[in-house]
Amino acid sequence: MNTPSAEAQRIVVVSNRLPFTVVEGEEGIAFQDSAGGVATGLRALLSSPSSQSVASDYLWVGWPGSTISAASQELVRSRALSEFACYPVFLSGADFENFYQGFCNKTIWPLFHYFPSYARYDEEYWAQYRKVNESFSTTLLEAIRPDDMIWIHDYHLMLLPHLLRKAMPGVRIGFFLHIPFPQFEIFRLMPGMWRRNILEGLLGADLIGFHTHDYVEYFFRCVQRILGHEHRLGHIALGDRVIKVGAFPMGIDFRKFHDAAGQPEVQKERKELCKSLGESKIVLSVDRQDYSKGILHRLQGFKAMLEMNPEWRGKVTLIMLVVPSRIGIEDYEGMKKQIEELVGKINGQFGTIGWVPIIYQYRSLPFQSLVAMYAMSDVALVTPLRDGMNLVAKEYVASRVDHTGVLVLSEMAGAAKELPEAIIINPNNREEIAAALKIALEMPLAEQAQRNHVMQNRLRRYDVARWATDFLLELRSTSPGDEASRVKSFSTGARSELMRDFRHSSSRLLLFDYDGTLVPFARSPELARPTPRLLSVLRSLADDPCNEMALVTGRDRATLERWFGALRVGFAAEHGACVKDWDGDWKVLKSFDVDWKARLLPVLEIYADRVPGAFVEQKEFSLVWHYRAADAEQGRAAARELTDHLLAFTANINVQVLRGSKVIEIRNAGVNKGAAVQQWLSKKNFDFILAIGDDATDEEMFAVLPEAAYSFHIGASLTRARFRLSDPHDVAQFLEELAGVHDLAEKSKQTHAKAKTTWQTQPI
Ligand code: ADQ
Repeated sequence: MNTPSAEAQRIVVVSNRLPFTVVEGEEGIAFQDSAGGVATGLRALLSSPSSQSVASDYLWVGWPGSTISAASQELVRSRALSEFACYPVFLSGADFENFYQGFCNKTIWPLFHYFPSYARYDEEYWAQYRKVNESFSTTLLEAIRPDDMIWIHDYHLMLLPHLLRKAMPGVRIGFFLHIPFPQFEIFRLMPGMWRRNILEGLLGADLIGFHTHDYVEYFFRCVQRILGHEHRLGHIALGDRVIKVGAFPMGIDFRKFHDAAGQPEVQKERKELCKSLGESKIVLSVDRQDYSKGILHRLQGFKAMLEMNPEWRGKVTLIMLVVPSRIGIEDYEGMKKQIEELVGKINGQFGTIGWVPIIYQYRSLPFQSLVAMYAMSDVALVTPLRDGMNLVAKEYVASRVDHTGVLVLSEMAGAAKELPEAIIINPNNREEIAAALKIALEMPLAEQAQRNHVMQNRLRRYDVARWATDFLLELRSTSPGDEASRVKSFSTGARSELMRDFRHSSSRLLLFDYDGTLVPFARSPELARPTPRLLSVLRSLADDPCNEMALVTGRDRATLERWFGALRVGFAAEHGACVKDWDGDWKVLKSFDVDWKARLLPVLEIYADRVPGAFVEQKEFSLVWHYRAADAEQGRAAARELTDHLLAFTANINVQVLRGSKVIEIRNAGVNKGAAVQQWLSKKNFDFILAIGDDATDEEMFAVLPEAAYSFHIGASLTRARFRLSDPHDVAQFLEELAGVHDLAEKSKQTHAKAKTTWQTQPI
């Protein structure tokens, strides 16, 4: 790892534990390597050459694994920094008790792994979790620079992104969760304030990553149900920020395992192990001792296999390696006893003088011995009841240099999504495990090789460095830093510049979307009528002969005529299917075939009948399915299904299906606001152009405007507009200000006219 230099851009990795444990003894301070899924993966990343393409320097911030006396803290800090590029967060033993043993491992861990009956909801745990997250934030603020990319890891630090965001609004923050994110019904079991704070905490990040798409989905659902924020194409808009959420399945250091398995020392160790076990086939299981890993289920499955297949007795041995973990937590202690009893029972029932069915070891193995175990085993039996990813499954496949070996893998592990060539089982069913074991033990070598090749190729491509690089590149590209630097909120400076340009111009084009821009959305389109206040400000702007104004909207022509017919304003109706100058006639821009409407209408109606509150709006050139008044959850699910349905139906016709704000709109391809706006742009050389809109169809309008035009997007989602306003209320105030300026400008113009001077115009 490089030592950070002052000017290079750095990645700051933040995790509960640093990759070493500091031991304070009589002879002074010692640093000892510490292992574990997260630490192993991150260490591999930091030393990989490909990660250099993302950042030139690193700093790792976390707890050094023990309580360090106040007198030694300075020394530990300076050695950690100079020798390991690490910055320690010092916590007391008491801090760690309620935080780590408490909230992390007795609340979050069981709940997120679908063991709600093990979860404790203790206010002291929660208070300590908050306090430790705050300590991390305080320490981080000492160590980081504003241009650092911060990458926070795992469930211990879910409040940290928000805490950091408050203190440093512009810094880029990524968060990755290594364990599953549970479904709403599980997540909601946490007290209301806790679950809200955890989601808000995570949403402080710019990018949130999970191992699988399922976890992403569950997270979106929780955010939607608990905080009420919808996502759009994987993005959540929050105030003036956009948060991206995605799946980044974590890989392993493939080459490290693959190359090690071929090394002579490992092969030697493998041969010795094989010799001591004789002819017996080996089934291997390796995990931390944890109730989520399904160790007891695995033993039951193995027992069932011996019961159902007597021919395999004496010919197969299960080697079960269990790493001590979370010692001191009762649920873990109790499980250890159960495992030992069941191993004893099976060995007692089936064992013979010459054959022990299960060899059980309760300890961690050095890397070389672990790889030798992987290399010598005919079958790997990986049966978690729930697992974020499970790296052991991947390590086993990678270590099979001769491409033999069969992986039996639980469908509850994230890894099952990436390794479908394994024999996939449900660990809750002992007969299924038994049947899978028999198939695995009897699988022909050719089939083993075929499956292993496919999996190895995948694991080689998507290794741990690729995982980290993908995440960091995404973080770099989606950080609000990029958006914010380009799309500005409408600051006082920009506002006065616009007002000055407005005053100094004599030929202006004002383009406004209607729903969500000039008026807030209402439960049904008919209810979103213009208020007298809006009509008055529009009239005031429209009456200025220097202004040409048009409403560029999805509304149909009849509604526009009815509501705005009396104003000096032009229209682009139905997203630009037809246009009208304020003093002209309606023109249909292209001749459209709308036969498809009759065919699609019944489909939309079926969905409207199924979802209370949803309804279909028929327009001349389009059909719209509205679900704003429906139950949010039900509406969203139906909209997703309907979109799929419509996309299949319309694959061969010239029609577009658009997802808007709580609407699905179907219109002829080729209709767009950009083409409609060209009608005005080509009329004359405007010296001031203003366009305001809120949804994806308005982006088409922004795209055709000259660079100097003032374009405004309403809300926080991604846009090509130059500026943002928050909502229609903001727009109303802004337009009133413009109209006020207009009044003043009028007066001043008259004065100037009297003095026979003309307005200076600024060419665009
Ligand atoms: P873990 O729950 O720790 O990780 P896992 O992904 O299997 O689970 O990683 C365990 C690591 O420890 C592996 O690298 C393995 O080699 C090592 N290990 C296990 N037993 C060992 C033994 N007896 N001796 C030596 N080493 C041993 C958490 C989540 C997972 C997620 C990872 C990474 O719970 O779901 O896959 O983080 O995101």
